[in-house]
This record gives sequence, C-alpha cells and structure tokens, in this order.
Amino acid sequence: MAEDQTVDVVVVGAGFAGLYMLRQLHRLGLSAVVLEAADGVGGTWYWNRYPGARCDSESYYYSYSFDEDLQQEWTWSERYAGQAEILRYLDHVADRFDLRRDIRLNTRVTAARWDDTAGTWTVDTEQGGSWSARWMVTAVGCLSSANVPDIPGLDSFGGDWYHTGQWPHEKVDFTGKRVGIVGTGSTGIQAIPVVAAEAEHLTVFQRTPNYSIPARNGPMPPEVSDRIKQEYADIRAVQRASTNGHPFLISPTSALSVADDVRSATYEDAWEFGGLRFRAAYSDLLSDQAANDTASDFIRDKIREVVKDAEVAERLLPDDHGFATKRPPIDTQYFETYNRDNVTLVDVRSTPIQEITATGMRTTEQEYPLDCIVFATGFDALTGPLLRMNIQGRDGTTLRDHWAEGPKTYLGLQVAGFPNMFTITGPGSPSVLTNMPTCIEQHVDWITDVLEHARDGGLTRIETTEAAEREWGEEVQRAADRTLLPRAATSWYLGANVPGKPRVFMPYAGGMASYAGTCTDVAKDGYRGFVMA
Ligand code: NA7
Repeated sequence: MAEDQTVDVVVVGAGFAGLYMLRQLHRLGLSAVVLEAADGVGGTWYWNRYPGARCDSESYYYSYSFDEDLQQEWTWSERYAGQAEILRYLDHVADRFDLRRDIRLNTRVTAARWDDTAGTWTVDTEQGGSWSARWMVTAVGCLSSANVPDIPGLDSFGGDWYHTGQWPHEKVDFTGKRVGIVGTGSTGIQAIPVVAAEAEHLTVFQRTPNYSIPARNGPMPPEVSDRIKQEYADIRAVQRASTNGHPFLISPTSALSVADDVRSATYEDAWEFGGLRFRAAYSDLLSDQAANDTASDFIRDKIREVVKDAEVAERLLPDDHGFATKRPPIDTQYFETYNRDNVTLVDVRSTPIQEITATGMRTTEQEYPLDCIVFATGFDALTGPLLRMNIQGRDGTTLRDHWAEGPKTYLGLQVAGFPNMFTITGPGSPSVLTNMPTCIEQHVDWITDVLEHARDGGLTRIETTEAAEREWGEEVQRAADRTLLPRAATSWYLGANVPGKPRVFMPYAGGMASYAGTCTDVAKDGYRGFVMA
C-alpha cells in the first residue's frame, strides 16, 4: 500500500552508505526512512551479480569500522570478497543494527521537490506514496545508473542480453553458448575469464585496451584473519590517514629517483603481491608522466609475456592513457584468458560496432554470431543516479539544469539552491578514487554531526552558497590538474563514457585524508560555506 508519511530524514538508497546513515540517525533519535528501489539491501552488491563480481579492495578493509564488535565477529573467507559474501555482510549489518524496520524496499524514488515555505522535501515514489521530511540524504551510489550503449538493432536481437550492473538473480548459464562481452573496464576484466571458462565461445569487443594487475585472490588464512582483528585499530587509522582510504600509504620515493633494476624489482614485487597496492609503489605514478611511463611500460611487458599470440597481445596493449589514470582494474587470469582457443578479441576502435542483428554483432569488418550479449559498459557515474531522481530545488530549479555544464557541489556534500539535501559520495568528493566504505563513513559521520548541530541548535535550514560551491569546484579542478587523471580522455571520471555528458573531472583528487581534514575544518569554522537558520 502506498504510504504518505512525514519523517525527519528521508534517505535514498540502502547500500553501504544508506545503512550506515540510518544507523547514525537512530543514534541521533531522528525519525527516518530509507527508500530503496531493490527488493533487498546492498546497493551495488545487490545489483552487480555478474560472473566474477568481486571487490577490488581487500575484504578486511572493505568493511565498516564504526562498530568494534562487528569487526570482531565477522570473518571474511577470501582476500577479496565476492559479491555474494559482501551482500551477506550487508544483510547481517541490517539485522544486527535493527535497521530493517525503517527501510522500505521495492520503493523507487521518482521525484523530490523542495518546498521553501514549509522547509521540507517531498519525495515521491514509483508506488505512488510520498514522504515529507525536513532533511534528505542521498545514498544512491556513484556507479548505479547502468550505461547501456545505444547500438542500433539491440531490440531485434534474438538472444538474451544483460548489463552487468542489472544482472538477473537466477544463475545465467552460458554453457554451450556463443557469448559476446562489450567492455574491458574493471567489470569486463572480472567477468571475461569466468564466462570464457563456461561458454562455448567468447568474443570480447574491446574499445580501449586496459592495464590490469593480478589480484592474487585466495582463501583468507585463519591466522591472518586473527591478526587483522587484533590490529584493526591501527589498520583503520592508516586508512583514514591515507590518500585512497586503503590501509597502506603511497611510497614517498619517486619512480625516477631509483636505478632501473631497483625499480623493476619493486614493480616485480608489487606484481607478485597483487592488487591495487601496485599503484602505491612510487610517489609520482599519478603526477609525473615519465614516472607513470615506467609503470605503464612494465605492465605492457607483462601483457606481452603472458599473451602467447603476439598480434592479440599487441591489441591488448594500452596506448591512449597511463596506468591508473583511469580506474585500474585488478584481475584473476584476465590476460591469460586470451590464450584460450574459445576466446576471440575484437578491436572495435579500429573496426567499430555498427549494429546488432537478430543473430549477432556486426562491426565494420564482419558479423559475429552470438547467442548472448553482455554489456560490461559501465555506468553514468556520479551524476547519473542523482539526476534520474528528478530533484527540484528552490524556485523550481532542477538539479539537471543546475548541473547542465557539469556537477557543482560544495565538498561533494551539498548543492547550492537545494537546501537541506546532503549527497553521500557526491561528485566533488573523493569517493570513487577511494576505498568506498572509508569515504562513506567519513561522509556519514560529517552529515551526522551537522544534523546533531542543527537538532541541538534548533536549526531548520542548512544550505551551501554559490560562492562556496564555485570555490570548491575550482579546488576540485586544481587537485585534478596536479595529477595525470584528466589526461585519460576515455575515463568515466570525466564523464567521457556517456555520449553527450559534460566533460568535467568529477571526483576530488586531492586525497581522502586532506579532504576529510577540510571537512573537519569547515565544521570547526562554524560550518564555513553553509548558511544555517
Ligand atoms: P567502465 O570502467 O566504465 O568500463 C566500461 C567499458 O565498456 C570500457 O572498456 C568502455 O570502453 C566500454 N564501452 C562503453 N561503451 C561502449 C560502447 N558503446 N562500445 C564499446 N565499448 C564500450 O565500467 P566498469 O563497469 O567496468 O567499471 C566501473 C567501475 O565499477 C569500476 O571502475 C570500479 O570502480 C567498479 P572505453 O574505455 O569507454 O573506450
């Protein structure tokens, strides 16, 4: 039955962010509801059930730190947790902290309007009910709006097609099937080896070749798990003090300051250790092109070593961007998969996809017969999930209009003209450049503090100013320009993967710790950049 109700806070989304936000609102004693489109909690980990779906952060730190008992009682089974295990964890959190009573599942938000006279948000749902609240917090994730490419003929395809971010709940069986995967980002790189092992034939349609580092996943030995649990306080402290929210710091040494053999040995060790730590091997991999070239060349050599067919290896060599200037994937047997007889690599940059036919995919070169197509084509990142909620601020200004030239926020947390709305991991925050739960906890804690401040001070309105928003936008740009990241022309950080999306570097690249320090200073400074009443 559709509900019309009033609460203090409406939270949209029941993933990592929404669950923790609700926990904190309970602590504050505010009435709250979490509206969630899916029929379960988990957000990203509810939707992304594609073969091989696994977190690229290691399990022991891709987790909440807010509750010591939770840290101690939960034991991860692998170095990197798979989708199902993370979903079990989030379900456990929802139960353990008695969150479900305030979560409405199967409730997609279709619109949200600010009423300036009443000082409230009205949030409409697809089911027809609406919620009224003084505060609205979006916890909609950064990578939740699927980007399905507009390829002519998709409707006429006679087989099944899927987007990895909207995967069916029942197992998709590729046995005996000719499968095509479009996309070689983090998702495609995880899915390709798993699908290749099952399908009769896999054709990979690659537009931009990518770097990838072996994950070196494996079972979590009990003694490692025990040691981590004893050291959690220190581990979390490093995460919070780090650039990317991981429990390791970036080396202070320049890649260009050491002899070639020393550097090669460092890279070799990092390659063997596996995972995202490779990026932390030297201080300047993301800020100096020559330093970055050393890492990029090392990985290109590895690809040549692993892939037996020299021509295929050549096609797999990244050539348009430096290592980790786009989100760096990590993998299990990705490049090795191209040594299988049942895998074909098609370069759709030189022979673009023209259409999907009833029986396959046609490029400018030929038609590839397919029974199934998997789009691992990513997301309308950061802005997409917010824009599709049809948010209307003061004077009827829509978020879509306000962001027509690209997203504008103050600290990634608020938007001028949209009072009392807080955006967890919004554009302009470091979110997607970090280990997400670390960033989410920092955001939620900051929002909790400001709501507590409002509650205690009898404040009913909090809104950032256009000046604060402009200055933060300039700071986001300056931080990006200190890195090589904006140079990766096909990066979703820039919105480049979605046709027509403004090309603006969206995340804050100045580092998690320095960002968190700024947020703390802003609060200490009487919430500088916010108008409160
Ligand atoms: P990504 O990283 O955006 O990767 C999408 C891939 O799909 C990438 O290789 C794209 O090529 C390719 N793509 C997108 N559209 C097309 C079309 N129209 N034709 C051919 N190829 C296309 O998404 P993921 O899901 O892999 O990863 C998203 C994040 O999830 C990841 O960074 C982690 O944070 C977790 P392109 O590079 O644009 O040329």
